[in-house]
Amino acid sequence: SLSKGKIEFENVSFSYKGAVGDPVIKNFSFTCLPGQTVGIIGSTGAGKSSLIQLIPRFYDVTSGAIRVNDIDVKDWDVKELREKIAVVPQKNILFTGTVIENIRWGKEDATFEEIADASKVAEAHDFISAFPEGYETRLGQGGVNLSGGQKQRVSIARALVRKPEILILDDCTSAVDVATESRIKESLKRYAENTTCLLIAQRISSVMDADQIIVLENGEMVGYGHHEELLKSCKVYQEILQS
Ligand code: M5T
Repeated sequence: SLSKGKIEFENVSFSYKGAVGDPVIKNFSFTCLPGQTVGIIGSTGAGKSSLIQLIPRFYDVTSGAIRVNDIDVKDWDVKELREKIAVVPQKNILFTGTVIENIRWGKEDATFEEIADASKVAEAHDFISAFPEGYETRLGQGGVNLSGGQKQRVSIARALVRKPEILILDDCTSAVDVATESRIKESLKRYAENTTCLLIAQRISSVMDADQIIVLENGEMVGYGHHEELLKSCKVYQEILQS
């Protein structure tokens, strides 16, 4: 359908329960069209993670509305909603078990081919294959300890194997070098061509080729556009570039 993967924020404000002071997200409106890649950038504490957690309803908006595929998230069956959305969180969420168990988590019927394909896109296939036991390698206790960047790539493979309509990467390539990150993004374009991608990042290079970039500061959108536009018009964006 035409609205598959569409996300709309309408005058969304959000405060964590019991929090005093200013809301974490303030009167935020935005439409992300199906298949678009949208970068979200802003300094630490700007509200980027809080913002994206509202989409799969990990938290509910305080006021305003969020619609996924033209339907208010409050009217979705939460399980169905979450099946459409894959979030790769900032913090590594791998468990003690084999690599393949970790990637298959959330999509138990994934075939080996699907798992290997997703891992290739996430630039994880080569290092996994280099282990003597390959995808059967145990992670964590009594097994292999992956580097921070390797863990992030396995987490991305886990999200991709689910073939979500909406893919949210929350600063999950921070420990991956720029060249590898750039290859992942290139492969993603093909693999997730019709997938809506939200890409939270700290560095400009991570979002500069996105269709649209949101600049967030203190819970407010202070810039919106593509890289060239923001370079000219958005002071906060220029500052991030120089930092
Ligand atoms: C925005 C507060 C946080 C900050 C603001 C996740 C979380 C955040 N906060 C809470 O009170 N409780 C929570 O569970 O909300 O934080 P954020 O959304 O994490 O911002 P960010 O993603 O832009 O920051 P970073 O550092 O991940 O780039 O006041 O205390």
